[in-house]
Amino acid sequence: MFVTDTAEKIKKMEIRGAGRIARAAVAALRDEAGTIATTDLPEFRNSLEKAAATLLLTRPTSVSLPNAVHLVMTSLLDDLPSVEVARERFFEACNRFIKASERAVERIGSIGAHHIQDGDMVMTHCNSETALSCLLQAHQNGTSFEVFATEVRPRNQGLLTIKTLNDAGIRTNYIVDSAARYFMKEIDLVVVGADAVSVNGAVVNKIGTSQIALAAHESRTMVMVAAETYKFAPRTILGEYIEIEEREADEVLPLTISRNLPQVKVRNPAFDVTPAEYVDLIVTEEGAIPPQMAYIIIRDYLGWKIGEFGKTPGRYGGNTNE
Ligand code: RI2
Repeated sequence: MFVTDTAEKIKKMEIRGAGRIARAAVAALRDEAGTIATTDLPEFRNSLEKAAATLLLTRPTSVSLPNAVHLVMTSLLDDLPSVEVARERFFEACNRFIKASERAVERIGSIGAHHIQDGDMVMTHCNSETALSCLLQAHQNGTSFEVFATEVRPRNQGLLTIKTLNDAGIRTNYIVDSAARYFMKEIDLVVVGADAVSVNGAVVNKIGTSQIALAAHESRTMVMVAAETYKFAPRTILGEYIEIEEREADEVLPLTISRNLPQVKVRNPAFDVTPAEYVDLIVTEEGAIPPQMAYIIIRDYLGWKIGEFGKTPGRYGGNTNE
């Protein structure tokens, strides 16, 4: 029940943002584990695997989701003496992940804040708690800067962003997505979050991010991505692609209009891919890295090495090549 409920909320984007999605999924799995009435360990593990599979289907692009599930599922070792011990270990692993995720957002904020300087004009896109953590901490450090925040069609997550910035007392300009290049000449730094980072340093984030990064590249504006280590996609080591979620057409155009336009097909990809060469820095909780160092994060902090993939085909991770 916990899992179906959370999966539904993630799908409808009542719970959204890659980090929040991961924490909500892990919390739902933990609560679900509390309700599984069996004394048989394989059955217990099986029920959790099934629950995890439901969660993994909700937002295919958010690699934080399979990575978080993978991290907590590995606590269910084969040699545990009983379901009760397994449940206890699982609870601990879930709570550990949730705390670590919250700490990561804070840590990224304090590292990222050092890259924002007095007088900077900073552009952000969508509503990333991790990118916002950098802005909020820079503001708390006394750095004086101004923000350009985009609207983020079709779901208007920009509204959430400008509310947070406004409440913190940060001067903010609110612009339509298509005005990003127009204002880029005034911008010193672009700060965005990520839904996934590929082994080659390509960043998957809210649709429109790659256009902004391209405009930034053209005007020699620095692009900083704020991403926890669990957003790096292990299976991209194999050259697989990260699936880009395409959402319902009526998010873009109401059915009342589109049904009268039989020749028109509305397309609604939720994310796009920014190549590594348009990204200057990825700030993780373990430190800031150039995008080309993404493999080190996957190897050292997620524990995935070349050769290990055959063991869990297709279950955890995503992919992209750009
Ligand atoms: P944090 C969001 O996706 C945006 O693309 C945002 O940049 C990204 O998740 C990361 O967010 P959506 O859920 O984890 O709005 O940094 O589709 O909060």
